[in-house]
Amino acid sequence: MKWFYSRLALYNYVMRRLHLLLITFGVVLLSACNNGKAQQPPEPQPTIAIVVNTLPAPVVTAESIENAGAPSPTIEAEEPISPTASIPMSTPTAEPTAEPTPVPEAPIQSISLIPLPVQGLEKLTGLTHAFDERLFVLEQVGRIRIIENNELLPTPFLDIRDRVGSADSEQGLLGLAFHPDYATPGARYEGYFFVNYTDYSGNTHISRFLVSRDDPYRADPNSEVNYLTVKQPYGNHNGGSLAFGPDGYLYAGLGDGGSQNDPQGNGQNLSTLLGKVLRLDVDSEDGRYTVPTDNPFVGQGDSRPEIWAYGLRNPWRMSFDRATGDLYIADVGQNTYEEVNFQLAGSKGGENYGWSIMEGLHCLSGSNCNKTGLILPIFEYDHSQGCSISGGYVYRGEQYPEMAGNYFFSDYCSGTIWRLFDDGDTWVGDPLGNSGLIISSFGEDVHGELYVLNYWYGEIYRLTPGE
Ligand SMILES: [Ca+2]
Repeated sequence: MKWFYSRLALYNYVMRRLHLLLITFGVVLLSACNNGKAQQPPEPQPTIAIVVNTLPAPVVTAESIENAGAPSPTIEAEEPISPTASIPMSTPTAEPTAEPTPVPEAPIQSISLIPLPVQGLEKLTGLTHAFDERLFVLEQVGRIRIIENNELLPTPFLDIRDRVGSADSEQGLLGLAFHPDYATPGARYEGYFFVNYTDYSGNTHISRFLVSRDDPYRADPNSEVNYLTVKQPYGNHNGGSLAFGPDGYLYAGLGDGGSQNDPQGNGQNLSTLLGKVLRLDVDSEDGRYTVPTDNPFVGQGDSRPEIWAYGLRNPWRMSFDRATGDLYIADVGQNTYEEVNFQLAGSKGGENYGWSIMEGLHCLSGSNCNKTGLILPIFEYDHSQGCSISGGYVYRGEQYPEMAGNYFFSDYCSGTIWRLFDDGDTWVGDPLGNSGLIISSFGEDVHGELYVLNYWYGEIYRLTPGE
């Protein structure tokens, strides 16, 4: 293994030099350290900062934003938003050892965001890969675009604007997952992928599409097979995440249907799919899903057997840790608390994440509520630090082993980026700083490298270690 680590060290050194070069021309927007406020963490502190390396900045005026309509995934935010996060920092405890572990895991203390040199993308909602080097980017209006070799290809991979409605800020093309067989020649489901979108009536569709037989850069918009339609009572809280789990099943996140405070009680109602994570078998029969027989509510009266987990308000981004199979579900809060939920790999399902009995670690109304059987979040932050969580990924890329094991996420309103880390005893979440971006989502490429999506400006940044 030694050669590997010496090569890695050389590589890291070269990358650091490159970073210095980039940072020289970058803009340090903000350090996460408080400006001498009362909640100042104890000294000494690690330096925690986000460095955003900028392309020529888009000209932003109040008028252009106003004309475009203000993006606001949570319409209920009432608290003023402070861009400066103020959770006390932890001191890193990892120490160098004589024999480096293959995947060193320690809380990272700073990151840099490096822009991809692409322009022309519109309102971004997601980014993923199809088991090759290309990046597949979701535009809310109903297009999937391809970035290859740092170039945005002019022709969309898929354009279904004719059936995707995005009049509400939380509607549109919201999820994409390539079938595990997608890139396997001759496999039964080669070339198939699934999307989650809302239609012009606001209802949710989970549909399958097929890539063109003779062109890997074009999917056939006429190949749609609808697997699931869910009626949406309100415009907001549509969820939209799609991901194939390590078990090969398709997991789909649905919000509670919208409005405020879950007026229909969907989060705790097992007879509706709203406010849930679903687990579907899309392989056993062609053109429709079946329910895995070991789903937790199979045969339980009126309970919908598709349900895997419940008690969610608007799971805006869930992801599997590609190394462990653990599931992270970021759930957007109501008026006060944003939260990250966690499910160990090997879970049997059936978790109740609490909404709308609880918001974060707190009873939603009053000081008392029955918490029996509820799974509390592993992390929460209040609305002094944001107003709408954008869940991300655990970093498992090869390029920056020092970032391994950190779950990165952000807040749409504040642009703060956090890393959340299991130190073996407890979850430690710290803000790394404020990006100054409007982060709608994160993305992961085939190698496990992570990306940050600047929703309103169509910008994509690589997430890398800071200096
Ligand atoms: Ca919860």
